[in-house]
Amino acid sequence: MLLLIVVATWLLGGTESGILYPRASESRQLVSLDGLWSFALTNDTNPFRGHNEKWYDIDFRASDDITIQKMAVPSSYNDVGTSSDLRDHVGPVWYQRKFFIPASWDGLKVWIRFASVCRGAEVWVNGKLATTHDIGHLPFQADISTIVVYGEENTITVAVDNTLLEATIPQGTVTTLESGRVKQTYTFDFFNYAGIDRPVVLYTTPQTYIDDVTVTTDIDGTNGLINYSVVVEGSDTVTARVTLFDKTGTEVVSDAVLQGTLTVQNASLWWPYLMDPNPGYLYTLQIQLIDPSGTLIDKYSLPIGIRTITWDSKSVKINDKPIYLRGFGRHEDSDIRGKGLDLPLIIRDYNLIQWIGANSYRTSHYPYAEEIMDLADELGIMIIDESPAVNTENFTSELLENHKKSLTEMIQRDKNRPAVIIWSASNEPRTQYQESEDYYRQIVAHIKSLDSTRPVTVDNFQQPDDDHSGQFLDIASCNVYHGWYFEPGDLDIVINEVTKVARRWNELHNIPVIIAEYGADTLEGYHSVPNFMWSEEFQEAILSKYFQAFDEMREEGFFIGEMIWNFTDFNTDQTFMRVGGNKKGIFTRNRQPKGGAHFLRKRYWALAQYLDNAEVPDDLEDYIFGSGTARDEL
Ligand code: GCB
Repeated sequence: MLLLIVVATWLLGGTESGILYPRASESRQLVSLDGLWSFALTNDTNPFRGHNEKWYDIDFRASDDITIQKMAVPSSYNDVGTSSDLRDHVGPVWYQRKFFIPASWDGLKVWIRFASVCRGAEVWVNGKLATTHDIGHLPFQADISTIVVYGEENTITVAVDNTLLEATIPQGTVTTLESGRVKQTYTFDFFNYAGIDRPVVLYTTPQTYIDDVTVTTDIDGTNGLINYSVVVEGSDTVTARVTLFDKTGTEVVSDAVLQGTLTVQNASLWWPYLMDPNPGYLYTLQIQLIDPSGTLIDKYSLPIGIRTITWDSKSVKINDKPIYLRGFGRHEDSDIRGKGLDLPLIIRDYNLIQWIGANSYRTSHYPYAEEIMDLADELGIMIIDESPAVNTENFTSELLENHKKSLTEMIQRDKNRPAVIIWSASNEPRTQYQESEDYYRQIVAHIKSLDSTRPVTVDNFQQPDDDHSGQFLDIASCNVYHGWYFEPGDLDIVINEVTKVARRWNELHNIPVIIAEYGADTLEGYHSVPNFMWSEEFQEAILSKYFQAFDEMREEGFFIGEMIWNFTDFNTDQTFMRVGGNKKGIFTRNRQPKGGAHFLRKRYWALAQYLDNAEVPDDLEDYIFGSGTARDEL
């Protein structure tokens, strides 16, 4: 039986230090380590071979004993090969590459930063353990200044372990089959992609450096208020110059303290997409550290948006205006790459999000890449940011600690993002069990202790009266599959059942409600009249029932958003439930629309027009206004 222990030394990695996105500046250099790395599998029946033979001390290219292949970074490793040994491997895999450190970096701090390794990672530089990390989808870094050699080639070796156990985030179970093969199972409904799936960089800072920046914003009349605080490591005699620039690069206001408030006259506010003609307005907050002689020591710039979030028992408001979420649950998922960051793909995804008139999505079921989040900030797409704790069950104290750690790291990474408007602590935890009550009391208190400026939700599928987490939440998010998993094919029950569940969440806890998942598997190109489950016609028919339920509840005033499951088809583990993955996408895995996408597009734009006065694209005008007003279409 495997017991893969990644020693949780937490040499760095989020709990106390900052994890700023790496950016080059006059004082910081940045080198990408993305590319083709050497890669080696251990055998499933001898998963610790690499550790036992100290592969971190061996040059893979020079070894006759280690079978190596090439592996792309960033990418999941599972789907790039041709054998199930690679796709279904359980346990550590090994990555290695060389990198050069210029002699001129001697005397600086040299950092290695991984934007995400799924899941456990051990990193050695020149044979010395540099850091470990145990949660996927979140960045970690280490100061490697004392273990690199300057003016020479260095070697980095990374062991990546995808094993999911009882107290890992997320959870899973491993069993050893009679054949000796180790098998991983898990209850969540997406493929457990693994590998170095986001960028790896080396960067430098001076010995005295900006370790962290925290920004919150407020509005006073037409003025924007930016409360900031800067954490400096390495010296307590430096002073700061903090300058705010607008979009054109013009200086707006500045100050000379590490912690303070900047007042922006006639501020341009950050607005969500389609709520304002100029959504996603970002300023740049530039921080310079100056030593007592007036010399620039370190410089870091952060994009920030000025906006407020407020909430009560019926609504969530941005800049005092109620929002209505029109969005998706999503996945980081595509063929060959798995969860590997792919820039053309993320641009395509945002183009589709804008085309369909959505204004939001949930990062189901884990935090998404920083590049994806950057675009949400810039385009004004509102995000429910979800921790990687999916299908949380067996509420042990060890799990609680790991879950809290994942939240700490997620909030540390995303706290300054204007697009993040809600924290989601888990997807579909087993909150029907009594022991989940104290667990979620502590989880929500933990989130609030780190950030009290955003509301907190848990994405639930329990019946509201069976759940033990709702009393701690600011917003109820629920997943409903009436007409699909419940009473399959029966569309007549949908409106009644969906409104019953959502109203009960609101009644029980006096909080606003979002339907965070609903939908139907749909096989592209399968048509049937009358409609039949899995056909494109059925997808449209079931959506129209849900839309009617949503409109009824929206009128009642407590219902604040609808997020269809899912943006695209995505891969899952092998099961008799799925043919080539989950097909509830409104778009195919290849990012082309199914019939339902055109249908949803009319609704989302009609809502945008009706609720936010957005201007509808020309090619939709006939549909939305042809038979009357936009209101008639809702
Ligand atoms: C859910 C889960 C999601 C699944 C979806 C489905 O409730 O949150 O991860 O993919 O249902 O399609 O079954």
